[in-house]
Amino acid sequence: MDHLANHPTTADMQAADAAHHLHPFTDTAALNEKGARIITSAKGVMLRDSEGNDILDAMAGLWCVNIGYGRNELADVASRQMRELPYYNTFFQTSHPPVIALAEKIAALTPGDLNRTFFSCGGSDANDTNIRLVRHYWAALGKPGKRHIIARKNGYHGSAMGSASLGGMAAMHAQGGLPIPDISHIAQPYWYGEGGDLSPEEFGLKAARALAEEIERVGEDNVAAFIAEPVQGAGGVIVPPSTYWPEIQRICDAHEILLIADEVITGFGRTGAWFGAQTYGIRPDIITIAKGLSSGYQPIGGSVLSEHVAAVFAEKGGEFNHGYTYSGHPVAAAVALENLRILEEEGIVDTVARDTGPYLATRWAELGEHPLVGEARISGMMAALELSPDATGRKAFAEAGAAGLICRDHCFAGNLVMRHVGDKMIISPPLVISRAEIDVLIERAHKALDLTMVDLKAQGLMR
Ligand code: PXG
Repeated sequence: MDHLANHPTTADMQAADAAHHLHPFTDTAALNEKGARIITSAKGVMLRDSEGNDILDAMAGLWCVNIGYGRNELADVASRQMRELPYYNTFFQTSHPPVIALAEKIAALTPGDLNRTFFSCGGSDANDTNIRLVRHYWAALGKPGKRHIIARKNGYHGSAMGSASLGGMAAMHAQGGLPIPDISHIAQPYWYGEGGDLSPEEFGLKAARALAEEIERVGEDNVAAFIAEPVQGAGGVIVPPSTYWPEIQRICDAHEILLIADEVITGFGRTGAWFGAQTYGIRPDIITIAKGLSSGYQPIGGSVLSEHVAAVFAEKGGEFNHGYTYSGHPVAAAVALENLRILEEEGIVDTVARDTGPYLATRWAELGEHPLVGEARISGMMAALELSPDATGRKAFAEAGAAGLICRDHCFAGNLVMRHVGDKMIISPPLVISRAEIDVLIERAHKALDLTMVDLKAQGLMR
């Protein structure tokens, strides 16, 4: 119980949190009514809270702790780097060993000729960088009119003004005057919710062709780029139909626009390959990275440019008037490098592809048979369940989101972190989760589904 002795009581911490901490994506009044759950330590896939409960973290934090918690190698590297060079910038013609080694390693791991990285502190600022970067790219090529960026409804690209504008989250646009100009959103490839009578393959083509229509509407001379997540994460693990990405790639190839794959979630093994671009056969000009780059042990992200984009910056771009104090932070870079070493040397991505990914897929499909579940879908180690009052007809609940919230609370009470997006239940566990831990995850999720169904029937929300 040592870990408890080191902290004030849970109630005291909750009171101080309620008094002084403004939480992200949180209804403050609702939180303060019950108090935050306080996580004090973690190991592998398990979290420990201030009351001593052990909770299976099926979200890997926020889709980021790919190598799992408690890897002391990363702490040792951070400590060494802090003693040697805790900070120096990468502006004004300087560099340092960790950022050089990390940039080189990213070039080696990413597909195609994605070989040059601009560093940020996370995904939001990397996507803001991307907006300025693609516009500067076209301006440097003598086409300053190409400024417009096409994105997707229900996409998520971050919370800064630019990246939240790229995102297609209506609730975010409703606050703070978004989106900024010269960004538009096309439909998402969400067959379960929006596919109507079309087959998934027909619908995938239709959703992709919306990009061609939007390029036509805006005018190719005005369009800089299209941005999308290989699999939408925060939108509810929307795995696109097999026809979608080939058609998107064909449309991008046929037009003079850049393709940005936002790999913040799908990068570094999440879909069972190093990058979602490999799983879905995408050839992006730029990718956004963060999260799994450091497994969340340090805040770091970046924009990785293919050779032909980087060449414009190297040859014609002049000074790129953009940068963050912590671009390529030495401690974050050293920790990321150590994380990539562990991912690679321990064959973690391979294990997901060959063993634990397929095992999770089999067990997840069993949850798909639950009477409360309309669809179970998965890509590597990210997966969703669609809760439905009638599991055979892709029907939605009359009051959207209520069932998801009830289920989320049952998961939490049962020591399982599973997130809800409306009535979709989603997971994204650490990539190191074992078969035995997957069994525990499935068992706890199954129990939460059973309890949710009892509640829904009692409340008349389900027959
Ligand atoms: N792109 C994608 C695809 C993301 O998922 C970002 C960019 C922004 O990254 P930063 O590091 O600035 O947060 C993300 C982040 C959720 C949730 O509840 C998802 C994210 C962040 C917070 C919550 O699903 N994704």
